[in-house]
Amino acid sequence: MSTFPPGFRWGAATSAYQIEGAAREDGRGRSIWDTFSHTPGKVDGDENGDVAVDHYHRYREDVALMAELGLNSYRFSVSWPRVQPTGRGPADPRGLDFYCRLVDELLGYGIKPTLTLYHWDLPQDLEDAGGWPERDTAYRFAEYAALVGEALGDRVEQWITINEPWCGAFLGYGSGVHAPGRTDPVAALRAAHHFNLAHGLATSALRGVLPSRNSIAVSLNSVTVRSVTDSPEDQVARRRIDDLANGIFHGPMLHGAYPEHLFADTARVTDWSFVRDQDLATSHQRLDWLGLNYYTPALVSAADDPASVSPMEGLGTSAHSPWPGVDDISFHQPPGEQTAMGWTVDPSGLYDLLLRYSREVPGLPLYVTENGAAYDDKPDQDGRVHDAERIAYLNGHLSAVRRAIRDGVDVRGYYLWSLMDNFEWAYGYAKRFGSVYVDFATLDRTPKSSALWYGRAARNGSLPPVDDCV
Ligand code: GCO
Repeated sequence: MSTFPPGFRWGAATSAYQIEGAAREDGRGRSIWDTFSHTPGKVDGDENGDVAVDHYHRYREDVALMAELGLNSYRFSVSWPRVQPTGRGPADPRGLDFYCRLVDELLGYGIKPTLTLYHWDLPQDLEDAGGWPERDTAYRFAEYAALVGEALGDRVEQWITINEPWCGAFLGYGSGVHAPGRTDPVAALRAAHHFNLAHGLATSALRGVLPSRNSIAVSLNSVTVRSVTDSPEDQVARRRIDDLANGIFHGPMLHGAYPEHLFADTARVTDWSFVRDQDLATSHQRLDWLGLNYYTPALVSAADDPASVSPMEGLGTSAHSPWPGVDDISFHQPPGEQTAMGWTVDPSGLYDLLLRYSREVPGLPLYVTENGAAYDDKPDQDGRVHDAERIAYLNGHLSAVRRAIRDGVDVRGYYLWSLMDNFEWAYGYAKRFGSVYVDFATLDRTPKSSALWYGRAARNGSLPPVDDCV
């Protein structure tokens, strides 16, 4: 008997810079990730996405693999500098054409495409003009959104404006571990605001060009923030990090307001005078669903010592905190097993998140648009990759999704991060998140046991025993 609702989307997710390669082909412009990864010392091993896993040339093989596994949806992102090499002006038809071919290939197998417009690869020319801390970037993004909407709106139903603006703003402009590598807390908060504005402007631009059956959403890296104790001080620390991790985006996009205490909490950094009168109304557009990306919870406490390095997603190491105005909160490693990223495995954090947003925005369908884990996968003598730990991770988190559905939450789909091993940002190729193993020397693809297990789940609509494919 099927234990997930009929029509549930069983997908996998990727992003353009992490998989495409072909960095200089067909007129593609440079993005901030090209510049950053080619700056010595920014990425482990000084690696870059010039070739990545060459998906640009191997997309047919990759789509065939998804079909063979049994996935019914695929979430990918469009590279802005392929469509608009300088971030302005008319679309380069060669860039759009790649995505048209990809989408046609998916549809040919009955795989539903879910398209993300922005997964961190800002055209370098726009960064040179000030990047996300500049208001104009939000307007450029809306123009780009309309160009892609016009080209693909007839074939792609599900649209996501921006992926994880927290990382774009706070890792890109605060701690500097992501492109463009700036370390300026004011720039980070300005960027956050302009992401909110860009999301709103792009959503209304898309509404103008997409057929009405299409749906629009955003994917936020929503963090379940917990405190070490229930003391009033720890509760305040929890609330402050929750505001900076979640409320700073969910607030404007879902409710048209910043969290009540955010401006006071960050008053030492900025007076927020860059927020204009209509901005919050613009950011607050009707959405058709909400995408939540979840990997691990955060655990905080009030502390007199400066904020320690957080084990949170993608943080990397930097002398600069990604949290603007926070120097009196400590981050702790939550108890439990850890993945190869050092992130604690805790499916209850995903359950809590789904419950939270089902209450906060009643009636809005939810999708888990990313969830997964890195492990040190290695092929055995026969060339097979038995990733039992990843199966356990997926089983735990999909069980949390199923429990949330049973408890009344309207979860419509789940996208495993990631379809295949790829360029893991500042970690280069050192961290493997894929359910498909990629030999980075030959670029050969081999489904790991987890891909077979997940494919079986997708085909049956229920979770197989964890030892089924090992
Ligand atoms: C994310 C990103 C992915 C990362 C993944 C693992 O949205 O954080 O979408 O690009 O690779 O999260 O760090």
